[in-house]
Amino acid sequence: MTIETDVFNKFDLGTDGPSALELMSTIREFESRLPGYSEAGLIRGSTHPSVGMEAVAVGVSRALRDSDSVASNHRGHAHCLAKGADPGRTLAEILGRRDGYCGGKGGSMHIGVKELGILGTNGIVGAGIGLATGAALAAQAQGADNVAVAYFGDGATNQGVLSEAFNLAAIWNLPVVFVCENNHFAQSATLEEMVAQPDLHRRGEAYGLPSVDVDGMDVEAVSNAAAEAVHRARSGLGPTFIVADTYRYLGHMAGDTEIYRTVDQVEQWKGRDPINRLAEKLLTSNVLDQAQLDAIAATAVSAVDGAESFAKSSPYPDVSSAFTQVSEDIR
Ligand SMILES: Cc1ncc(C[n+]2csc(CCOP(=O)(O)OP(=O)(O)O)c2C)c(N)n1
Ligand SMILES: [Mg+2]
Repeated sequence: MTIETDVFNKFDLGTDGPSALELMSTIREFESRLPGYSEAGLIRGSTHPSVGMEAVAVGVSRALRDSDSVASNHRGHAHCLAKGADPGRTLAEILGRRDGYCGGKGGSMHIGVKELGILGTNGIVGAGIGLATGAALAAQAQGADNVAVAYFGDGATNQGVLSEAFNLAAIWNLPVVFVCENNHFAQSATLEEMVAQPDLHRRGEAYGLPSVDVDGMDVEAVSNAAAEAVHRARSGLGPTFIVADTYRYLGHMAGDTEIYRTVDQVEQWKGRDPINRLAEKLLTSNVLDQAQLDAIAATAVSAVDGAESFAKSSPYPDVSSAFTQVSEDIR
């Protein structure tokens, strides 16, 4: 459905296209290196790359300010990077190093950046839904025009908190945007195995939320849907549910044997690749030439090279830091 609102800031290929391509390319490069770090023993515990899903975080974040909040999930590095987190400090956190955003004590699934409104990546499936709704309630109570975003997967839609949060957001008209990254799997379970009604936007409609489906492999489409939803929330018109159709190219986490899907299926989705699609559009619209596209790709590699050497050279946290940033001093 189309949401009735005033004018909102639409994606402009000429202005927004090159920066969206840069950001998606950096995130792609960043996330693609994670399995290698795991194999090299540089990452303790699991980490979940979002290669293929870049258009969602980048499209949504374009509509956000630093003062807006995002509550992320276990597959959350892209949400942080798109919101403005520094790749070096983000990677340092993932590698458990002192210069990470949480001093290296959080890791991949506990990256919080207060000054950027990043409430945290989160290992509890569905938890961010409640946190973003709470942040939206706080913004409303404070009379601030800040918006909160919850990112969660298709699997998380089956957590009970979704029902509570959708209902409260609707009846209290909260400035929250619920973004479901429907990548069609929760670990090895397909969406069709998990739910009898796979049109997930209908879940939002049942609670009275304006709900939209968007092509999550098209940054322009995500960006426009998010801009409209954020505009609604900021204007006091309440919550929106966005379901972004997307796909992860890599396994659920390092070591996933991926026996639940075919190579053909992965290749088919790669045919809709958000980076290639935007690059092609920028080229055919004469916004950028091939040399400029190549330069963007090279810049992404060197940005992540820089992040990697920063993170690897950062020391591990000192044992004495175990009792800091634990409770009251994080407020
Ligand atoms: C409450 C809870 N239950 C189960 C898990 C184990 N788990 C981790 S990720 C995951 C799948 C989540 O799927 P989805 O929400 O679709 O996100 P995706 O991994 O596809 O991005 C599960 C079941 C968990 N971390 N938390
Ligand atoms: Mg999923």
